[in-house]
Amino acid sequence: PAAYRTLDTNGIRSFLAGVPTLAARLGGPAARWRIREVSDGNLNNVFLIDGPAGGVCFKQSLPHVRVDPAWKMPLDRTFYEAAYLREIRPCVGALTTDVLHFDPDLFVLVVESLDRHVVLRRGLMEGGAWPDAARAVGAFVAHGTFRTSLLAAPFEEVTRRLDIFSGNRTLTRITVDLILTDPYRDHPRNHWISPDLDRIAAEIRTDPRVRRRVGAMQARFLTCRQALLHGDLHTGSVMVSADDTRIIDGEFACPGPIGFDCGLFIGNLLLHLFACRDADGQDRAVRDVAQFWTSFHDTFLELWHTATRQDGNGDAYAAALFRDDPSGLLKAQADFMQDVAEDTIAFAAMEIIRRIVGYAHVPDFDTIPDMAARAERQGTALALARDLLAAPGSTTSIAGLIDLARDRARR
Ligand code: SR1
Ligand code: MG
Repeated sequence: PAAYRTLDTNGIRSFLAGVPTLAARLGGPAARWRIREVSDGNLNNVFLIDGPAGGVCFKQSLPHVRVDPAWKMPLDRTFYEAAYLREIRPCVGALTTDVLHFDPDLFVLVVESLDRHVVLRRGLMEGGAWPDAARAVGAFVAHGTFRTSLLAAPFEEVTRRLDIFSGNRTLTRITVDLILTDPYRDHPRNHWISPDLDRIAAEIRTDPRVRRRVGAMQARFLTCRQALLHGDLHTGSVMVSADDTRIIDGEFACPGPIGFDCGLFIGNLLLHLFACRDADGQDRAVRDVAQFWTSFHDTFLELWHTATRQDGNGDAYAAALFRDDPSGLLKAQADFMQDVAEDTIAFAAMEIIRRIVGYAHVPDFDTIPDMAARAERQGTALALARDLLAAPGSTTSIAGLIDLARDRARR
């Protein structure tokens, strides 16, 4: 768009001063506002602005990937993030942030500032305990996906919403390439830290059982429009303080299978588990996986029971079918949750793989100074992920996944 330009700190100050609601939120003269760049993710510029009366977080799309200016990219991602927040905020309340302003010419999104929070991934790497975070993320996924699914609303409302987010093709292409495809082919974007990982990376690329399962999960991601997903729910998309958890960065929002969001979050907790060498850290990571899943599973079913009791107006598993058949509903729910669990396990495995041998790695393993030891831990995580994809029938519950991961991480 002709009006687009990337704003520097002076540009940000003038921009905020020109939006009366934001200027009032910051307070005082604009010259007194403190502007700090806190860009951390791969894609966008992010700044925190503090004024005498309060703070805001300013996010702007760039015409390229932030960490790779040669990788050109359309600007529409902040549009989808703003749209996602507006859809999801009524479903999840204070588990995410409010949109304070969106500018469609500059692709600027302004949200609440979370300056007393830290990024969960960093908090975990520093050895902190965030006892409520996994439960809160589970509740976020349950509320956000249930309420945007056909279990909770008529198909006209659900498809209207999902159709908007089907337009998020730029970032969905990144997910299709970086998570679902690249690690399973030779591609220049792939890289890993040591030749010690060459063999397991090649095994993952060439195992026909892995290829079949990955193909099936590609189809599942692209065709199963179960709910509106966050789409990039890793531990860097969660901000925590001592008593508050917020889920941020919904720019990858898209329709998809609920197990994709669950799998990405669990995959990142498992990456952290394999990066931890102390027993306490490992115990906390295992506990977080269990708490996340219990919270998601129980909250989702509670929402479903409540909707059915109130003659909910969802068009799938319609309340009318089960009014006189409560045990039939329980069986249908168990089957539904089993499918979500199996998707979760497969997508968690694929997240582990792409974060070690794909384009965008996670810093969790940087806490292991010795490179040979670091590669050895990554190889153990990759072997677990490979086995989960190659023999999907051998681990079909999250409890089974936890036992397997705990055993492999302790070896
Ligand atoms: C080019 S974007 C790479 C990754 O960063 C984002 O946070 C997503 O996880 C994406 O896959
Ligand atoms: Mg992000």
